Amino acid sequence: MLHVDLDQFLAAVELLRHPELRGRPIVVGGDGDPAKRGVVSTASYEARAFGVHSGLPLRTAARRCPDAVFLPVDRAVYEAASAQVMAALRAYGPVVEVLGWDEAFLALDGDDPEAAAAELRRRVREATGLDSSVGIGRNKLQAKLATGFGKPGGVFRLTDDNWYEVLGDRPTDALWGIGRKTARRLGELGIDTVRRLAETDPEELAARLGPATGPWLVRTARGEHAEPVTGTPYVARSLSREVTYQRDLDDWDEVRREIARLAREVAGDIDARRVARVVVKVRYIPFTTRTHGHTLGEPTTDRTALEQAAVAALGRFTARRPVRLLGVRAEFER
Ligand code: TTP
Ligand code: MG
Repeated sequence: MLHVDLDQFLAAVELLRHPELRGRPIVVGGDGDPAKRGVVSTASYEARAFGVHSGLPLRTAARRCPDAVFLPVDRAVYEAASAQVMAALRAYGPVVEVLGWDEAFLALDGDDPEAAAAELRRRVREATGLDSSVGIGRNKLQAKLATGFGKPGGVFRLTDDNWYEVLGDRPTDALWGIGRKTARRLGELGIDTVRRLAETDPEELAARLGPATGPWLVRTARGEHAEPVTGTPYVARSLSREVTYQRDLDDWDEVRREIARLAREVAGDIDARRVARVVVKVRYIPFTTRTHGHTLGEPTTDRTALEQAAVAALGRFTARRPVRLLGVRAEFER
């Protein structure tokens, strides 16, 4: 299995049309004005050297890297680049699974995956001018994690032979699919490394974290992953809208109206797909982000039901502090 991921994707696309900026720190985010509120979507590697990364407020990015060039997000251009990349991958491999707009899995036959990876990188570069990194693994989990060790511009193979050597001592959220929240819960059980998680009895973890989740976590820590690469077209699992407000929202009636409005917008975007759960994101001043969800009694496409679910999720926020960002995400039924 191969996993391909573009290097500094948005920044790289911007460099194609602004070649004079090559070598300079570049930050893509918001409307490109670091004096306004907004967050970094992508920092070029030059900017990352100053501690600028995705999700950082633009203002903080400007403080850490005063010489950076700030550019606005231009989604249509990135989507066009993404489509070109995926077309180049499909021309090479029979089964391509698009995982996001700058990454995909390929299942290949053959006994020289490094040569295949190098060829893929070459083709993506030839078709689009963009650099990528490639991970190789026995399964999608290994390949996806391997890519990070190949960055930038390289190839890395992660197998059963080097799995623990590379990942054993790392925190559990180094694993694909394990986020900060789960890592914290595992930490409370004394499980703080990949190796510790791999050595945990799946039954014991099932009792603590649930019959599906517990054993899945242990399998993941052991580098096991059974899902095949599927060539079915990419279908987003969720759809969201969020807004960074240029002034603080401190009236929570207004917050509720904004959440209802965002929920109606999301409902207008879902294209007849049924939604199972609605999640609300709130970023308080100065920059604390919290999410709460509401699961619908029955999956639905109904606009009013989605709006009510979003307001119900908002009801789970106890702190009525001033807000700088709101988001609503609809998660589709599986
Ligand atoms: P990544 O592949 O995570 O990042 P990257 O391509 O910029 O850098 P790397 O070389 O480390 O792969 O994400 C791909 C794109 O998704 C990224 O260019 C911008 C977008 N993105 C966001 O908009 N917000 C985020 O928080 C993240 C992580 C990514
Ligand atoms: Mg990338």
